[in-house]
Amino acid sequence: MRLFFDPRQLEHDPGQELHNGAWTAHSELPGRTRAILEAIGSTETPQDRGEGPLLRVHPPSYLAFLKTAHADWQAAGRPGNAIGYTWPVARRRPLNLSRIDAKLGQYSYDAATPIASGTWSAAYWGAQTALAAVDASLAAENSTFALCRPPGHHCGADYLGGYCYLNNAAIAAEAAIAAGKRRVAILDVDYHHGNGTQDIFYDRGDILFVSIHADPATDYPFYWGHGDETGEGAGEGFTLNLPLPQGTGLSAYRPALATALDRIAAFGADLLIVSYGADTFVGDPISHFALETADYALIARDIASLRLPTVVVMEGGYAVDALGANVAAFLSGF
Ligand code: Q9C
Ligand code: ZN
Repeated sequence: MRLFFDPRQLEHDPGQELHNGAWTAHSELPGRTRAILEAIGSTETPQDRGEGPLLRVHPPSYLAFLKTAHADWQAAGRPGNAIGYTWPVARRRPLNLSRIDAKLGQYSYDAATPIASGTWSAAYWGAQTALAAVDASLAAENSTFALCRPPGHHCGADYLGGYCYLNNAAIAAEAAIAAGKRRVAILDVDYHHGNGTQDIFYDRGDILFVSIHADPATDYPFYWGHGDETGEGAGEGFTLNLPLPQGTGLSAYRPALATALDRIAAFGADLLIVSYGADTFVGDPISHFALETADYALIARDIASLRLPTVVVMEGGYAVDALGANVAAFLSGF
């Protein structure tokens, strides 16, 4: 299995997040990636495929915002990292906003996702990592791992959130379509619903989105990931959400996985992209499922039984001491 990673992804260090009314140490640390690297051994550095593949998902205005947000924040005399304080819930529309605070609200949906000095570079190279993995999977018709950081699945076409800035899985899916693949399936097995990925492909019939996650009735991101969200227009029936209660362990997880895999098999995908989060681990500090390290090998083997070329894209997972072993166990299934 070829493994891809770019060291520039370590330059992102969000520091703090606003959570439950207080500044707390940010969970999405560079040390997560170092722990994974230690467990999986050497990786390949992606080539630079430029901004073109990112622009298949994200509009130029959003990329322009991301690139300069931290510098704009500093130019406004602000301390720390860029974060919003007001959000356009009603009738959000394209506006040529100049104030950094206005732009932060326009292009984000939470206060958990600060923009630091290294954020753009890290996110850019994380996306390049996903693109290198797709190309390798398509060329050899086998499975690859994109060690993306920061994660991507909460980020929509033109908004950041949930520790995510560029949607690596969506960028990978669009690259596969651009390379001539007709149908791409995305299976999201992070603890949290992949609301950004769902939103990007909600009206698409050629990109199936299937997600197993904590019930949004109790867990972030609350507003999306409910079972009655099934897609719209040409995408009606091409979104499948399988929410599970807090406390879920392997015995309840596996039947949901079987349902997800049946849907993917019926879809007839040419390529599978797995948004993999290890925050379903029993010891995860911000999540509430009960999967064990060894369970990840079984889950991955179930997924691999689809016999599809598969790109595993790294999403969440915050139990840093167990993260390397959890990722290695998952990859062993391929
Ligand atoms: N107490 C990913 O796993 N805050 N993002 C949750 C829980 C946001 C997680 C707070 C969690 C985002 C990629
Ligand atoms: Zn997550």
